[in-house]
Amino acid sequence: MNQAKRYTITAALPYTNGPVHIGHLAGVYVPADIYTRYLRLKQKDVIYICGSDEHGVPITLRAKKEGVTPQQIVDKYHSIIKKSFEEFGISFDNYSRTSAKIHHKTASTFFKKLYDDGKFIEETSEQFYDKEANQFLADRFIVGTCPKCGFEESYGDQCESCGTSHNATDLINPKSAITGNTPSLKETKHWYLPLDQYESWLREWIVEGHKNDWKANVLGQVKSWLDDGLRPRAVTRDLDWGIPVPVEGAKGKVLYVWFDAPIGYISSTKEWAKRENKDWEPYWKDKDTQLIHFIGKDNIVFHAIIFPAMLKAEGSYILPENVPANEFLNLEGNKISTSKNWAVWLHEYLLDFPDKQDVLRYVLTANAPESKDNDFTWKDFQARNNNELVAILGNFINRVTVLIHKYYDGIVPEKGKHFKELDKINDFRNSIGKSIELFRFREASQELINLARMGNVFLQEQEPWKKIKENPDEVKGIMFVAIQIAAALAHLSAPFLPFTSKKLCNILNIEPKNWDDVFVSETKSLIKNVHQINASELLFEKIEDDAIQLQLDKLAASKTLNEQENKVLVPQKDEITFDDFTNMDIRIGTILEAEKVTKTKKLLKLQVDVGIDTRTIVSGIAESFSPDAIIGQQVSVLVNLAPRKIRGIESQGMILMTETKEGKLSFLAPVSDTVKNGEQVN
Ligand code: B3M
Ligand code: ZN
Repeated sequence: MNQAKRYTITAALPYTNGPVHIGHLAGVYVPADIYTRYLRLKQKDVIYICGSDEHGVPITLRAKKEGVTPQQIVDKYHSIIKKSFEEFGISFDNYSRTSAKIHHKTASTFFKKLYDDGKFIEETSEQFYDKEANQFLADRFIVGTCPKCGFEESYGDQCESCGTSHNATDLINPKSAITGNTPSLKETKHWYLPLDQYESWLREWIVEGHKNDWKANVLGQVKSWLDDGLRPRAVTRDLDWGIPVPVEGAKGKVLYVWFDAPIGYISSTKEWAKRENKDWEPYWKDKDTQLIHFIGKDNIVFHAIIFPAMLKAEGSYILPENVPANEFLNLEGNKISTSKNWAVWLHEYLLDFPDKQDVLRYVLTANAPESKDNDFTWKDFQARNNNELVAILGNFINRVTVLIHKYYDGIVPEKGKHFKELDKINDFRNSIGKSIELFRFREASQELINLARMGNVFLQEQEPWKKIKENPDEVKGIMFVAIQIAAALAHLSAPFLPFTSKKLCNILNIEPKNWDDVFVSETKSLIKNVHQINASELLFEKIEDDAIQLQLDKLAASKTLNEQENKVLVPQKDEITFDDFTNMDIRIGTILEAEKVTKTKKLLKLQVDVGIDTRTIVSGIAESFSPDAIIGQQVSVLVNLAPRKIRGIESQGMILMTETKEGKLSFLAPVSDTVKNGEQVN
């Protein structure tokens, strides 16, 4: 680990348009928390900074949907999010919110400085406008086809499918997210950060300067943007929710949410410093500080390109040392979605599994989407708990503490022979630390389990329970080693499993240690002999099938609800004239005969009495109806459709049906039984 004087660790500010889910946790908050906890154990000067992102279109859209004010939305979700983070053991040094006064002030001052220094371009241009909603359509207020990848539901500022960030006017076939209307264009003035002017500097700083230490997924995205060429980005919006643009002639305009939100890291640091009676500036301005942004992959452009350009333009700030972005976590094979309620919500998890924070922290780390998208499944959650936490880690600790109580009344025996496992403790400490420093948290978590695995293998090989009668002295030496491994697990699990680490320290009756003090040698141990441990207690408990089924049922319920809500209706067809309609001769008829058309799956050959005659009609309804069941059924028939041959049979008309999205058919039949064959439908 290079020797920085201090560290400023930030985690992406969650939008307060909904609660936090496992995707957020796995992508950002858990890895950043592990990293920070590790640095604290390394006795570094470190702060972990976050807060709620309370501006932007997602908030106003949510408010519209729930029929309340944006302020009510942010208040509601800010408190849910903050509380759930605390209960989950995310150890922020400060959790602020962008509606805080200090933030409005900091962001305004930042903008004003860039404005006064002539860092912006002021430009009047045509922007999308929704006449019905009477407002400009920025960012998520507009949806259309991504010019880069063709995804049809790209937002105005960013495509969630390919990650590209663009200007709203680049979208193909844009539609208002408020009314669904095709927007018109209207002139408006905005301020732009000329990113093109920073392009070669960015290339040098990132592509050259960080080619060896930034993650491949981050470098890949950055290169692709730079290769596409950067363009000036508007940093203001015509909206009524946000931080007012602090210059003359900007009435009704606010700062773009992605301009103000990253400044939120700075304001949150200021808030922390004030409370702690510290100076905030070194954390943002001293060259010996490492600034590290933990984010999800959809935030890369903002943290690797736009925010650094802003910091550079301002002039007095340091730049991020690293931007470890994760890919996405899916849930049971589908993309996590707040609007579709396809998620595991943290606050609900904490209600369903109180005291199981570490299980989720562990599963999300062991399966973190570090280099590619990953899938969270409840079965895997159960398996990792039962097969790894319970069967390996918990089991080892339980064996050791139970035996120490059984053989020695809980008093640690004296050291015997020096086993190689003792030296391995140091290797594990090093390898786990190294993996964390390289942002390889999955690997680190597996090394931790491997340490417990080593403990189990050691006991299995040494079989103290067999030797205790004949060779009690040898067993003392074995159990001394075993309890050192247990103590190492108590200390080295602290960044990942803070609740378990604490519990284990209590069981072993030891104090937490700094990372580098987890060191064992011929003469140095983690627990001394004659030390008394406390009563043995289970660290983890098995998770049974019914608890998992409950979660799966919950997801199934949201899927059903979505299907009902999302029945997408085909848009209305082009207008026709009255004559077009009256040209169609639709009559009521009765099916007299029905048989399957051989060698087809879908077709039935019908004889239908349509009043004027009885005719043959071939209809694609065989998958929905058996021939016998529809004899006598009244139907509507388009009788003047030009006859056509289907599978060699001349079909003289068409039966009218309704069809669901899933392909289920129903007849369009008169509800009254007095309607006679041949009567016309007008
Ligand atoms: N509010 C997170 C998101 O895209 C966004 C992060 C801001 S970090 C400055 O959900
Ligand atoms: Zn795209």
